[in-house]
Amino acid sequence: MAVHADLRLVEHDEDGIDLAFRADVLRGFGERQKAVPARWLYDLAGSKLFEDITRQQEYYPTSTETRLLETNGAEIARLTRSDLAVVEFGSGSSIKTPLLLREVAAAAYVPVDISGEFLRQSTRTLAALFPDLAIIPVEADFLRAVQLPASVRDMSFLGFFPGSTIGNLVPHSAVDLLRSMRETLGEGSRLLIGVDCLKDESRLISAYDDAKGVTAAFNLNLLHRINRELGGDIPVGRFHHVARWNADWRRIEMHLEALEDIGFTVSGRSFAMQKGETIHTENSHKYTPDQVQLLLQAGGWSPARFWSDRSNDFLLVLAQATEQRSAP
Ligand code: AVJ
Repeated sequence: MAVHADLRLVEHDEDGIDLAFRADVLRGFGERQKAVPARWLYDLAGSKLFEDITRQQEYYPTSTETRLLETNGAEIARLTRSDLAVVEFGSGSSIKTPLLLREVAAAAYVPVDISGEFLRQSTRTLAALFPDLAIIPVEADFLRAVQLPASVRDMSFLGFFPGSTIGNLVPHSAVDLLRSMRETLGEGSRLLIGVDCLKDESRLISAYDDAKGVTAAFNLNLLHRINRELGGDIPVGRFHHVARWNADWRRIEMHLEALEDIGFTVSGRSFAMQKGETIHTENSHKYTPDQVQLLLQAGGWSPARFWSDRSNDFLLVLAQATEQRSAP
């Protein structure tokens, strides 16, 4: 087994407070429509709750994408190269990653994730499954270009971005991210990306508001995390989870809605909310295949192959880094 400790540390103040988390929460709570960037949903507890969401019957994306990988794995392997380093952005999917690593016979695996704790756990699990694989975890925010570890620099790269995580970002930022990935992975690299497709509103709503309330717990965990890590006293029981369809942006939005007028403090700052007011916590954009093609092209990637399920619920795309050229 080859697990390297190449983790970049997150900045903390003397009290161990994550400064970026605090800045984002205080800024977001000061806006007219309160909002917190979705990445803060994924601490260890949040990442575990998300894994639980993927096992809910209403949440079709994970099972659909897993089937697409199983069915088309051999073809994906034929279309990629040997001596391959798989670089997974926002790793953490315990089922999909082994599937891909096995199919493409990867020489190295570089999971990039913001949650160091979760990264270490999934690294241990994978190391047990693949004793000969070099696993080099990188704790980083992959919205910016990431410096890949020196030990893999001579390999061919296959970026892996499953789960429709791209849908978390507004199109403008999604394109920025694709460009960062293009910069991280470089010339000659490929990207395998999963994108959730536009579909019937009622199916989308139930996928983001499951009967068992797992998605609700996932969303509310953000408030518990703020209370715990940022010294907050938010009355979590006076909020409830809402999943809304935004037709203009073609996205599901998760909000936390105040059930009555409330006041609370976070890191010594006071905030008030009126009954019915919400905190916007996540977007999940849904795309048509045409829109996916344009997003990828705008981000510096040329789609080579599209795979979809029978009902076109989910799309898996293999793209190549677009060659830099000066001609029109
Ligand atoms: C991991 C961001 C792709 O948007 O479907 C699932 C997160 N949030 N249920 C998604 C999520 C609520 C998920 N992504």
